[in-house]
Amino acid sequence: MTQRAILLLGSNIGERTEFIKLAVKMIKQNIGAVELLSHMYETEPWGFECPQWFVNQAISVKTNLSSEQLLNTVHIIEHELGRQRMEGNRSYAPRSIDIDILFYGQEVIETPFLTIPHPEIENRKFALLPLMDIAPNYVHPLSHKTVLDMYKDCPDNSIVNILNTESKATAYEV
Ligand code: PH2
Ligand code: MG
Ligand code: MG
Repeated sequence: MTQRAILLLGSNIGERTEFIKLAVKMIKQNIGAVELLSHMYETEPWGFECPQWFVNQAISVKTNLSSEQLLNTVHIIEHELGRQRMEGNRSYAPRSIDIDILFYGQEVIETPFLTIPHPEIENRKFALLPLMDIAPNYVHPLSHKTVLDMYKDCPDNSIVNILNTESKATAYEV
């Protein structure tokens, strides 16, 4: 069955926008058709101290992969793009690419390896602002709030700046 997954890409090492673009290319090849891309944003590190700011972008992708297959594929792409995970290190670290699954259709998934929707969405402006570009009316399956409502209610005041305006984001109704 085809699902619409909404992913958040992030990079704060090296050629950040190039890592994001490469990730999108690999997502098209290995996950499914990319429908919409948000603008890219330059965002202050959230939840940890770090001199390198992130570039973040949200995308929606139509996929035939199950949520588990999607997670495995995301990990393979992260690994191919040079992401190194510190074994047993639970705190945040700089990374060449991070691909987080924000939503998988309207599914609610809770396993030891995967929580969908992503549990931190409503606390993070670096996720909500890109989401506002592509899915402002998307309804969170647990809180039933729209992305717009979550954005309005978000207490986070970390800095999120639009990086380029040449890539025009287009919104769809859900
Ligand atoms: N990702 C994190 C932790 N903090 N901050 C920003 N600005 N952007 C991110 O993608 C990000 C973060 C954990 O994955
Ligand atoms: Mg993340
Ligand atoms: Mg991640």
